[in-house]
Amino acid sequence: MIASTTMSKSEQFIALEDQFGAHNYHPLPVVLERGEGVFVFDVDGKKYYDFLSAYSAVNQGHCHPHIIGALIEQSKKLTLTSRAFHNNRLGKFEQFATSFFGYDKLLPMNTGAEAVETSIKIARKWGYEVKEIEENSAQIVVCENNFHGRTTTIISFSNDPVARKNFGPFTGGFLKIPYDNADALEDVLKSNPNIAAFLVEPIQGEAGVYVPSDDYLLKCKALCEKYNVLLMVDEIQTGIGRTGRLLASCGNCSCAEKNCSQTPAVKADILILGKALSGGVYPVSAVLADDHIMSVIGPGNHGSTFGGNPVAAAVAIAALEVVRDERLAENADRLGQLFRKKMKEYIATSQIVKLVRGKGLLNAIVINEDKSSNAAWEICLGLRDRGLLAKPTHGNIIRFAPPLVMTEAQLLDCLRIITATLTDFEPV
Ligand code: IF1
Repeated sequence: MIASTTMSKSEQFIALEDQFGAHNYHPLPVVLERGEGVFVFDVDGKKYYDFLSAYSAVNQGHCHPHIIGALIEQSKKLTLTSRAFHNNRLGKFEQFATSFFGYDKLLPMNTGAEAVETSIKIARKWGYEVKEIEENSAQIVVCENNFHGRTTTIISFSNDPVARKNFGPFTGGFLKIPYDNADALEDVLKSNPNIAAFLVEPIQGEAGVYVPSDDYLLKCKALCEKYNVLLMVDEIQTGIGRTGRLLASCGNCSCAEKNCSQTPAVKADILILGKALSGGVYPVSAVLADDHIMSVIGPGNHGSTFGGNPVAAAVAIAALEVVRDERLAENADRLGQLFRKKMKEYIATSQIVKLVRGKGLLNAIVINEDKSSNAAWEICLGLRDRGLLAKPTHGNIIRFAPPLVMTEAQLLDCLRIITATLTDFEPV
């Protein structure tokens, strides 16, 4: 700690990060030390509703006992073997998760970006070895305003200047089209024989929770089949119950009626998972595909030191069991509808909130200020003071994404906090 008689505990922790840490984030000024379910607690013991869920990694709630139990139990036995040897957890995880999501094979990684990079490599290799695309000519179609991570290849196809500036030279082989525009996808597919895959988010989270037309993914799937192109769906933020379905690409299939291992309404050729795959307890990501695609990967083609380690495997099984057994997707669906209904009632008389949008418990409000205004930031500071943590994205948009274990009573309490705070910013 930086010894100080004038700084508060929080200020001292913040000063440490400022002095010794890279400044690659601009966090809200709050220092957290404990999490439990939908709540987090700062170093002074103040309690907050967590309305960010670590960007949808903590869908199961902070420190869920079932997941923590799996972490502790496995950590005492065997944490890492590398894939040079087998271990008694990986195969069980692969069997559980492939059955859970309806695929033949799973390739385990750690972070979301690693899983996206893995899917790009699989798609390219499939393009050359199955679709017989001319060597080193494979193209992958992506959407404008995408977010798929922060590696050099991934930012190569980003259009966020802050994420890209001075990180070149960039990786080639990517074509950008407008989001939620199936005609634009068909235009690029029908005119280019070298396209291996189309990489898309079912909802563009970082861009500001943009929900596409209901039939967008269905149309994309049909076009990818028509032109022999792999559909790669990045469910790192939208998956694992967040949008009211096990996967956002599950469409209108409701987990309430069916076992959650039902094939999604739109089955991606390559499914990309991360974040809540571990309940926010441990970095676990995965790429799932059927045999005719995953078979292009052989020994030595890809890997990682920690990918598929026993702790990740044990934690991920526990995390998925919680989603299934506590019916988190159904809860997110029900509470998400309540959240948007109540917010729309507020917006009807608001002069500062333009709209609310989202699916399940991945929602956002748009403040009718320009992106350079700091109104959204000030509102988040006000929310913090009233005991709720959220953070703006892209200036005037505030994302609201609580853990999926929230109760209706807690959500109503949060809506009270949100509307009371917004009211403070309404012109008198
Ligand atoms: C940050 C937000 C950003 C993701 C999707 C892949 C990844 C992410 C759809 C990469 C990660 C995180 C990263 C974090 C903030 C958060 C985020 F959209 F969720 F808000 F950045 F856009 N695909 N999203 O959302 O996964 O490598 O991080 O495990 O980088 O600031 P990762």
